Amino acid sequence: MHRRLCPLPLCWLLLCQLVPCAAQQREEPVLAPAGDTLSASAAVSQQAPDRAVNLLPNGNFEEGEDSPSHWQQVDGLTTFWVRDEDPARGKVLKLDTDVLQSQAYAWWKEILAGAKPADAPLKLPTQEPKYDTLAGLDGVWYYSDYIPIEPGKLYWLTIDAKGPPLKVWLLGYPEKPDNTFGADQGAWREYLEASSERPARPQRGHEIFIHKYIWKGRLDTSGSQEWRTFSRRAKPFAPTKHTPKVRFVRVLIYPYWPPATYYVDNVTLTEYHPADENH
Ligand SMILES: [Ca+2]
Repeated sequence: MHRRLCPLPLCWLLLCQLVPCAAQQREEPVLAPAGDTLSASAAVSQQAPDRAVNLLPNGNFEEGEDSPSHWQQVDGLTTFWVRDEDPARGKVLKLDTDVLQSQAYAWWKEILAGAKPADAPLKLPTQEPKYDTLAGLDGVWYYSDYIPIEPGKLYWLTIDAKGPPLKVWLLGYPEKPDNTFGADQGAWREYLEASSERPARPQRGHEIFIHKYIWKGRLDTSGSQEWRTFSRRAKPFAPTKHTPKVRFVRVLIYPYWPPATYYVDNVTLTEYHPADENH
């Protein structure tokens, strides 16, 4: 195992790993999710103005060849592009955190080298208490492409989810971020560096692993065995309020504990106009 973090509650340690507490980073207050019921989600759709355009391409995961367009490559072991049992929903993203970290790291190395998700190995059995799985360590990370945003504007993130609770991050960058598979995953990149046949240059790791985002906001979903729509309606995201240099954002879907299967669909990022609330 590459990195052993203490077991439950893993969340904050993992988040510190994923989102280091650099001085220039500012975290928005974490709020309880809004719209976490079917009735609330219905209200969302009824009140969303016609001019609301999804800034996130392929948020419904319908486009792509072997992986959703405009999103990270799925790997066929921890992330999957599947057809939902409801034909109306079409294709969705499936994430599995009940995978041994050692197997995932080895396969991710192959994916980075160009392997296809269809050639992924069968998942190895995992054993209780499963602290050596991605659920107990890295979590499963899945990034959108970067999206340009405009200074001073507010944004509303909405997502359909099924399965245990998961976290969705909106990360803000002053420059276009590196979309290379796993580029922002420190532990994974350290593994790659350590397993490389080439000797690592001194300090290279530190150069690589500095996270490039300067702002982050979070949306939590609550567990549900049925599809539900979640949004952080009570407080839209304001990427440039305290960090005016933010020009791009990425959505990061990030499930970890418990070891389980999670489903995501219809991720939307729209400009938020307070006046629309009155219509
Ligand atoms: Ca879909």
